[in-house]
Amino acid sequence: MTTLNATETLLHKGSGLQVVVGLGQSGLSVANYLTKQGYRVAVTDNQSQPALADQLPAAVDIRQFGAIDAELLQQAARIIISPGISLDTDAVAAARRANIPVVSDIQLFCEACTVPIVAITGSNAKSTVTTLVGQMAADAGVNVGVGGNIGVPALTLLANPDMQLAVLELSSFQLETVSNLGAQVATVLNMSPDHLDRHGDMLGYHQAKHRIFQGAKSVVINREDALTRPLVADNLPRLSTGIHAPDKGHYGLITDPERQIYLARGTERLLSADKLPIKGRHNLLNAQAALALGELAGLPLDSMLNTLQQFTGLEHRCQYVATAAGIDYFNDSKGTNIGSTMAAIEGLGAVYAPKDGKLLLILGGQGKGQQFGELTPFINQYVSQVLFIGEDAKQIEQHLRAAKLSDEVALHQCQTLENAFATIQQVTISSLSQVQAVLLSPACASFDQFSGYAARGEHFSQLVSQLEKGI
Ligand code: UMA
Ligand code: ADP
Repeated sequence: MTTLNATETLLHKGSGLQVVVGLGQSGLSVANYLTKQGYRVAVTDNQSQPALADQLPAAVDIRQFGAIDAELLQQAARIIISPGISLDTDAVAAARRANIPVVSDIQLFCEACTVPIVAITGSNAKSTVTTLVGQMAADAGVNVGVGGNIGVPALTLLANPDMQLAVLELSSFQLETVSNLGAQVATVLNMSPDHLDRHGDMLGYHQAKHRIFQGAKSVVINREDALTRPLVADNLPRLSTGIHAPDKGHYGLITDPERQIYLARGTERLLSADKLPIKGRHNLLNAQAALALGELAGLPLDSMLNTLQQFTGLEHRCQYVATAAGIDYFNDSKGTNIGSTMAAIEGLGAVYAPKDGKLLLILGGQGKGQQFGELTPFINQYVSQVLFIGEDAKQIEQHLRAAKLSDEVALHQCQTLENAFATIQQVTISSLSQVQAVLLSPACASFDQFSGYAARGEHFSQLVSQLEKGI
């Protein structure tokens, strides 16, 4: 057998310089992957000392930090851009004008991956459904890799030579530079405004998300949300999910005369909703999506139903924290856009409203250009107090006021979570507040005040535990 030496390998790869833009988790995974493939790799990042620089392989000999190096990009045969960096960044836009291809780590992954891919996107529920499908596959004895936007760079999954199935959570940022993904099964779980500051408008966001369907062998569609429907051939295998009784072979919900709700496939009742540890109507849709994706990936139904009965959900997603002074506290810090916050208000509101209870909602952070007035009908129905935090707090209040907010809803500008907790103590002393549950579901990014949604959620939980201890 002939083996290539390093120089020949470079020639073999066309010796084109591969420029990695952004040295976060995905940039590092790309640099590792491409150097192992024998490519010449350069890396550039805005930060003068990116935290991951000392983890770069020695073979990466061009490292331009402190600004994204426009000249370096002009020398690239291909640019691999990190998802957090906009295609409109000056240096990247100039390279695109010079017809230099710009792709994401996901493009490299799908070109190299030889096993079926389950590809999952949506404005909300991506991590929940991705984790659930991954768990269903593992419980069915499949050697599965779970990665992508969920925090495990997709390329790192290729290190497992025995992988039989890849389950990928994909963001609009990752998808906007992916062509012909070729998933075994692909889905857009739901669509509501998010990341509009990056995509410009809903159309741009929708177009990025729907790239997930390119080359898909089958699809899962949410009947409740027309924006999830792909433009694909009519004869492509498809399953749908929804809140009503399903057609033959599809997924939905059947409610019996005693008002018991069942997950159903066609007329078959699969599982009573109260057997699921994850609660709320949105989670019944998430369970159906996981079943439909699993079915089209070839997983056995009985095993998937067992997994559903064990799955307790992920942290920071409508997570019950504690009860202090008779009030229940919920951490939905992962509610980072208005769609997720609507689902959280409705999901918990339906639990407390029948008891004449109302929610106290903590909202705010970085607003990402969203129209917060869309939350008003949900707030009017289920919320008695709104506490605003974060840099876009005032603007969010203006949006709610401009959208027919009920006079019965009290608004408080608090700036920080600490101040919000001081206000909670004042407000809830009065029984007139009707507050039975406090919900942190900010509908915003957290980066103005925290390192991420997890840090925000943990801080909230700490403040709840101080309240419990009377500190
Ligand atoms: N950088 C620049 N210039 C810029 C912006 C960033 O040089 O204009 C540099 C930063 O200095 C930093 C690097 O780029 O060194 C960070 O790159 P990145 O923001 O793309 O982050 P990664 O660490 O590579 O993580 C990315 C995803 N991040 C984003 O999309 C913002 C992670 O999703 C993902 O888990 C990871 O790849 C592995 O696939 C996180 C996320 O917030 C969880 N996603 C958004 C969301 O869920 O809403 C889309
Ligand atoms: P993502 O990875 O897309 O951000 P997660 O699974 O982390 O999704 O959930 C984020 C938030 O979305 C949760 O905190 C919850 O409030 C909300 N959510 C969960 N399921 C749904 C759904 N089916 N529709 C709308 N919102 C949802």
